[in-house]
Amino acid sequence: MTRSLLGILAAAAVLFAGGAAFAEPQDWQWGFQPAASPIAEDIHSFYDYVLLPMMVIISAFVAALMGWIMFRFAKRRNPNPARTTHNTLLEVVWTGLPILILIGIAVPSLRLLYYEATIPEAALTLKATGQQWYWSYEYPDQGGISFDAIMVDEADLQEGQPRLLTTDNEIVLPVGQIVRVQVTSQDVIHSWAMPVAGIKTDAVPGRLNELWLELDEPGMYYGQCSELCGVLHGFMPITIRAVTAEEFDTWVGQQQAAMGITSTVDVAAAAQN
Ligand SMILES: [Cu+2]
Repeated sequence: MTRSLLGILAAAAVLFAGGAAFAEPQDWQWGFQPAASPIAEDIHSFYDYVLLPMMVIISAFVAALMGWIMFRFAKRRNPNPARTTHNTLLEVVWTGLPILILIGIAVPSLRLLYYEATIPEAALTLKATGQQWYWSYEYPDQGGISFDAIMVDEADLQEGQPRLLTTDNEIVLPVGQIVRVQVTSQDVIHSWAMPVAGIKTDAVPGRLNELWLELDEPGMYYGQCSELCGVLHGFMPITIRAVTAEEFDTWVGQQQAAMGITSTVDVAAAAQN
């Protein structure tokens, strides 16, 4: 029995090791996309080190106990069952231990929940508005830069652009800076989700939901509307291009020149202060 328990644990260990660190989608990948923001890093740690080992160890322990009971106390081996009831030590243990396990899950879980919900001092704000069926974005701190981001049709994709995830206008954000994301909707309930940043919130008409993210590395990041919102629900992706603060300021300058607005915040300068 001990040997089979060890076998289950060894198999679980192999699966966990296989689940770590994927740079790009791979055949047979089953782990998360790599974390690109502090919240996602914490979600992954919580998932890896608290929930899965607990589930595997508890499931293996209960399965082993049931197996042992079925074997040892089968009618053939145990024709005259004992009629013992009430064992104080056993009852204290099987009440107390699950409570301790639940506390062990609840404490880091609530810590993570508050970490996600408390928006730190942000360098800039991005406002996302859900529309049937695309997203509109505003940069209120950058003089109100605004644009719609509409999915690029498969026939119009450039080399390297992923299907169903590429938009004509990209959200551009500076790396290493905290961005407050405000999410609302113009018509029905949508959901703004960015898995690599570990964030997702409903876009509700008449309500402003807030999230935050801080992208670690420059690159392209993709998300999708994650609330069934109508016939083109699957075709309103979210595309972020993360760049350095200097590149971000350059982009802001270009956008403002194109829209005829004047800047109010210099993100690169703010980062150095
Ligand atoms: Cu939607």
